[in-house]
Amino acid sequence: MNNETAAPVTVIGLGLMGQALAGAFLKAGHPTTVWNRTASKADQLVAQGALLAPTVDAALKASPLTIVCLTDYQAMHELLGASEVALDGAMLINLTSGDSAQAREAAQRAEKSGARYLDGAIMAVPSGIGTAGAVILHSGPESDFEAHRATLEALGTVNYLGADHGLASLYDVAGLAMMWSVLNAWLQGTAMLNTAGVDAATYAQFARKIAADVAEWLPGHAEQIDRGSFPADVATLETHVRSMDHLIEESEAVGVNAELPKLIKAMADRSIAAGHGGEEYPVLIEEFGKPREDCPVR
Ligand code: FVH
Repeated sequence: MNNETAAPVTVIGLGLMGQALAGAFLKAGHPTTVWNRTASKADQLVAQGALLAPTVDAALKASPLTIVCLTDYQAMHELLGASEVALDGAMLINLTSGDSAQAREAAQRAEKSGARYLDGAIMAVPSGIGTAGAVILHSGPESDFEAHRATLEALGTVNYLGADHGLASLYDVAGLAMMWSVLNAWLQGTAMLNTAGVDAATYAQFARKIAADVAEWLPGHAEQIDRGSFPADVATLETHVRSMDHLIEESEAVGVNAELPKLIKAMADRSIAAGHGGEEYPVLIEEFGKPREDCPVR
């Protein structure tokens, strides 16, 4: 893409991620304006052709689209809420991490100030930005997303999730739940096998196959959840719980932490107590849908 067709874009926040975002826009030929609280972080980008705006207000006015990527939403509100900043007419896409309530509140505040607002979440690390592997989620008005899709595609693979501004953050934290659960499950197994002299690299090869196999079950389990019906045609929840006992007993016998196995079994036991012992594993969605005050692990 050359400069004539590439739309100008502004990036506010030049931390590790912000610098990667601005660098990707420059590489894709977008005239890029940047601003950062610590101006020296713009030096390399200016050397690559970025324009350093003297103020946040000037940065917003320099382009039809402004990407915000700061530590948190509080930082964004401090910055954009300053009296000398006029948001009227700005198009903001906020790629700062946060939760869905923060995203919806930020959208209300932006729109009250006359700006248009899309929320977003980056499912990548800085080094991945600008490659197809960098998935970036967006939620808010579809017309705004489509109007700037071409510019956003300089960052990676962009996905539009829906009009609810909270969706990108919800998907982001749900994705983090998957990430940490898979990593913690692998660490549990690694700790157990370490006691038998099996190193992490050896078990990782086995664990990768298990993770891939379980991932294949998700569409069928999702169908049961969406239908609200969990006929057991693979294994009943009671069968799973008997093996959960084995996992707890084994963890304790080899002397490793059994908190995670006990939490897994505690939820399954509650579902069985509610009468779901003869149903397929995804019936547990009902337990995940209930907030619990008496969390077994503080
Ligand atoms: N880094 C990553 O791999 C992850 C990938 C997934 C998405 N996250 C989120 O991206 C946001 C920024 O992350 P970051 O890694 O760039 O964070 P830092 O390097 O710490 O840079 C923070 C920038 O925010 C500026 N800043 C902080 N507070 C204020 C404030 N009150 N006023 C103005 N700017 C502020 C900070 O400025 P400075 O310290 O350089 O002056 C940086 O530009 C984040 O939500 C991740 O969760 C990244």
